[in-house]
Amino acid sequence: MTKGGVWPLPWSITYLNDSFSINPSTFQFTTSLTGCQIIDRAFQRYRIISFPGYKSSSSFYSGKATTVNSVSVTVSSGCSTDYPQLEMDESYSIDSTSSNGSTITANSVWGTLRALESFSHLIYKDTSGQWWLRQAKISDSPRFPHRGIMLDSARHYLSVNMIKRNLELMAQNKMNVFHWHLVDTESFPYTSTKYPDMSAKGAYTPKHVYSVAQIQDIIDFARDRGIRVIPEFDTPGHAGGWHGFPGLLSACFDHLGNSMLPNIIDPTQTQNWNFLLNFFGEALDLFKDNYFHFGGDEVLDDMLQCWSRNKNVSSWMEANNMGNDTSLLLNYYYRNLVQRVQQHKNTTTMIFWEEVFDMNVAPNGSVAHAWKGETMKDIMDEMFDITSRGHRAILSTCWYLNYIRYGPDWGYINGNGTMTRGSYYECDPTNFNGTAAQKALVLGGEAPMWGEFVDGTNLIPRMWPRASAVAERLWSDPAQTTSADAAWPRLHEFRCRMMSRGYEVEPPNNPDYCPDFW
Ligand code: CP6
Repeated sequence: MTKGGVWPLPWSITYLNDSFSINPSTFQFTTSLTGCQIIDRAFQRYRIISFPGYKSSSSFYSGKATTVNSVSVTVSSGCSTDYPQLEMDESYSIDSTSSNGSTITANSVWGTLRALESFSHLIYKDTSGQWWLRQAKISDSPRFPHRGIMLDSARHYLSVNMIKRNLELMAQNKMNVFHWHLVDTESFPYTSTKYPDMSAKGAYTPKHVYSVAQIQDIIDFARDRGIRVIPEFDTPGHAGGWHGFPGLLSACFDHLGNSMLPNIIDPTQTQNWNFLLNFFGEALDLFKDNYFHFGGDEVLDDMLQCWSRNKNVSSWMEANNMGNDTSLLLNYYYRNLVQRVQQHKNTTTMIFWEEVFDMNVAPNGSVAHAWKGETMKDIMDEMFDITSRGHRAILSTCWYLNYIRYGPDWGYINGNGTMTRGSYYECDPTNFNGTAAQKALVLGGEAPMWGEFVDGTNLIPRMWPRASAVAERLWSDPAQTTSADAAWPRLHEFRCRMMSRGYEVEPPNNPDYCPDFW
C-alpha cells in the first residue's frame, strides 16, 4: 500500500526515499502572516486532520529517526477577506525534505489551503503507531478552475451538518465549487425573506428549510475551505415547488382537460415578473459568488403543453403575436429573466443547463452546463458544439454519481468494466476534436448527485470516493493520470485516510481493506 501519496496527483512531485518522524503533539504550523482568520482556522483544522485518530495521551516514539517539528507557511499576496471566485489562484509549492522544517509557499490564501491539504497527505502512520512525514518536493496548480459537486436538496432535504461534511470532503479532494440545486418540483427549502410563503408552503415541513442564517453559515464554512457556493434556481420548468406565490405557476391540463400538477412558471402575468425581479434580487445579494445558476433544463413538450392548454396563457400568446408557438414564449421567458437579473446586478455571470444555448437567449459570456448524451461520443459532441459557438462550458454528463452499478465505476481496474459513458476517471472534458481556443473555453466539470434516492443516510458513501476520481481528473495533468490501475494504490490510501478522518466512504474496489478498520 502507498504511504504518503497525494490525491489528486500534483503536477510535479518528487519523493526522496526517506521520511522524517513527526511528533503530533509538538508539530507546528508557523507563518509571519498574523491575524489572517482563514489561515489561522485552517492551521487549527489541519493540526487535527493531519493526524487522524491521534490522542494527546498517545506516546511518541522517534527511535533514531530525525524529527521534523514545523512547517513554515508563506503567503506572498497576504491575507484575503473576500469570497473565493473563479479566478482564484490555487497554486502552491511544498518542500518537506529539510530536517530544519518544511516549507509551504503560495501566492494566495486559496493556494495555501490546497498546500495544507497536500502536506497532510505526506503524513502517515506505520503499523507501530509512529507518525512519519514523507520527504517530497511539490509544485502544483489545478488544470481547471471549476471543479464542482452538485447536491440536490429539493428531492430530499440535506441537513446543514451533512452539507458541511460534504464540503469538508470536497476540500480534502481540492474541489472548489458547491453547486447547490436548492429547489425543484418536489420541494422548496430555500427561505426568502421577501416571500416567506415560498418555503412555508413549498418546503416538505417547516423543519425542512434553510434559513438565511444557515445559508450564510454554509457560504462562510465553504469560504474557509476555498469553496465557492453557486446556487441554482431552476426555472421555468422543474418549478412545481414554487407554488407559494399565488398565480406564479401556470395551471396545467392533460389532453383530456384533467388538471395536472403545475410545474412551469406563467410568464404572461405582470405580477409574476415583479415577483421574479424581487426574488432573484434578494438571492443575488445573499450569495457571494459572481456566478449564479439559472437552470433552464428539461422544459419538455408536456410542460410546454401546460402553456398551450391554459386558456389565459394561450390567448395572451395570440395577443402578443406568438400564435400557438410555445417556443416563442419560452424565448420570451429567458429574455425577460436575463433582463431582470442584469437590471439588479450586472456583474453576475449566468450559468444555464445546455438546452438554453440552443435558443440564442443566453447573454454573452454566460456558461453552458453540459448534461446530455449517452455515449462518450455524444458527450464530446455536445462539448464540441457548445464551444464551437463560443460559449464557456462545464461538463457533468460523465459524472452522474446518482447512477450506481456493480463494479468500480470510478475507473476501469485491469480494463475490467463496461459502462455506457466510460468510467469517471476516464472521461476527459477536452477530449473532443476542437481547436485550442475551443478547449480553452472548458472551465471544468461537476459531479452531480441528483437526490431522488439520496438523503443524509447514503449521501457521503455514495459520493465518496467515487467523486475523488472526478477530483483528480479535474485537477491533475492528464498525461500523468492516464490509468486507473496506476491511480488505484493512491486512491486506496486516500479512501482509508478519509475513513480515518471519520467519514463513511465506500470501498472503491476489491480486494480491499483499511489498516485502521477491521
Ligand atoms: N432534475 C433536474 C433531474 C435531472 C435534471 N434536472 C436529471 C436528468 C437526467 C438524469 C439525471 C438528472 N433529476 N432538475 C437534468 C439536468 Cl440521468
